[in-house]
Amino acid sequence: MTPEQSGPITIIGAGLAGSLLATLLAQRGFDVEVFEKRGDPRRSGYEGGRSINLALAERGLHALRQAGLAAEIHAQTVMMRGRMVHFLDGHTQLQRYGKDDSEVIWSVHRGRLNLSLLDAAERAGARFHFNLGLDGVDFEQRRMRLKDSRGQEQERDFHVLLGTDGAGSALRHAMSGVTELGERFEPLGHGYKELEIPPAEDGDFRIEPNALHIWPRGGYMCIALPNSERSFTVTLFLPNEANDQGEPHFGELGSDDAVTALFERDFADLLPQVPELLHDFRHNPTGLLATLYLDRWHYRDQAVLLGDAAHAMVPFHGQGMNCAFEDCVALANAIDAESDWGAVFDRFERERHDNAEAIQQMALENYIEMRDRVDDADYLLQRELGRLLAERHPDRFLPRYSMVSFRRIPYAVARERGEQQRALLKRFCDGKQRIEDIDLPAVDTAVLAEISPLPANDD
Ligand code: FAD
Ligand code: E0Q
Repeated sequence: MTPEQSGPITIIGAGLAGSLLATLLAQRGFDVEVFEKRGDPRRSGYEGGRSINLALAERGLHALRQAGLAAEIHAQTVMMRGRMVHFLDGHTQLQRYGKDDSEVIWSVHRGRLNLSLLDAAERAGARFHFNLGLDGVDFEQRRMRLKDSRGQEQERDFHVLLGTDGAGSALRHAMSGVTELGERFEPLGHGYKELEIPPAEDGDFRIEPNALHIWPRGGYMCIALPNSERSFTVTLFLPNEANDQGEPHFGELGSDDAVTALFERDFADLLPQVPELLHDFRHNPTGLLATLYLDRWHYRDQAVLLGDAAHAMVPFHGQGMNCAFEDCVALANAIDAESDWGAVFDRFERERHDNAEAIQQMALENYIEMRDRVDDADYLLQRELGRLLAERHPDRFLPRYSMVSFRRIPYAVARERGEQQRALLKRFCDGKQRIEDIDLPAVDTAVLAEISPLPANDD
């Protein structure tokens, strides 16, 4: 579509996806206006001054490259080579994510990333309205109702609405009033709390900087990602309520003593690194986790949802933002390829819907893998064999984690190939203790017979 064919574009939400999408479309010469419920973070600061960070992987980086922003963002990141697993007895083990330092992920500051994207979008010509949230839509009249931070309402015309207003999307709510989206919301039953490991006295990182730290404890866990200011953001993931495994849960952490006791028992090596544990615990909100599935993401040629608004997922693969960024590129490409909005939305949804469902499912699976299996002998043997097969058959066998994090193979293909590989690994590892006990020539034959060559490149 040309800017003349498209008409003006209204984006709802200036978070990670909205600000990148505004950049991509403004760079193409479209007339882009963005409405954001919260204040301009360049004036008001973000997240109450807290540092929240995210893992950026190849899919997200690729999208930033498309916007010409990869170098600028990359300069703000900290490399994470693998997961550093902290066992209950205090010993640690680095499990590399990739084959070498060309296969790593990056910890990026959410607030600063958002600022860079807002600046880029404005440079490209997008216009922003902060403190103005969508409150309702009249699709017949192509009018929308907005509410400012003092509760004052106003109405405006729109031509087309692109919804990047996150998991609680107001645009989704408005669309569901005029069409059946087939919405299903599945709470995980676990929540999260963010805590901080500040820099050491001498200003250095207190623990290994180039890793994603993880304290897996069966039904729950802590993780920590490094910040470029040499602190770490720790996230405790825990069931919300009591379960039959008798595991700790947020409901029983009402007193300081209960919080301290949990950390003394389960996270003893982490406790001394979080000096403001009790303060952080009381002051930071408990976040909720859920998966949101929709059968449809668009309404006629008038509105479409992207990112968390369309497919919020649990965070355990570190792919929510990466997937949202991939959505933005896919929508921009669909706009390039089609000549009306109805066709753009159809193409976009056809390309992305099943892939979003695939990463939602893999993210759920990764929680169980993370908290429960990274210290399990069967798992480690299968992982070792998987990595060996990836070396022996680089054109066919690629760990699922690598397909998701280091490649841009569609998520649904990564899931499908991951299933085939997992079945093969299980078959050859069952009953075995050591890699030396496995009949490698037989495994090689099976790989050649059962696993098709990987797509040569991702484009
Ligand atoms: P958001 O970032 O939520 O942005 C939505 C924007 O819309 C906000 O600015 C909001 O203020 C605005 N808005 C809301 N309502 C309205 C309205 N009515 N009108 C106008 N504006 C509105 N992803 C990764 O890739 N890697 C990770 O390591 C990772 N870790 C995570 C850890 C946790 C604990 C959680 C919860 C998520 C994590 N994610 C991660 C997922 C990631 O945060 C989301 O997928 C990503 O933020 C989605 O971007 P978005 O733009 O769709 O939504
Ligand atoms: C990553 C990077 C919140 C979060 C973000 C992540 C990851 C995890 C566990 C979590 C998955 C992994 N992971 O280590 O397998 O790779 O982003 Cl909990």
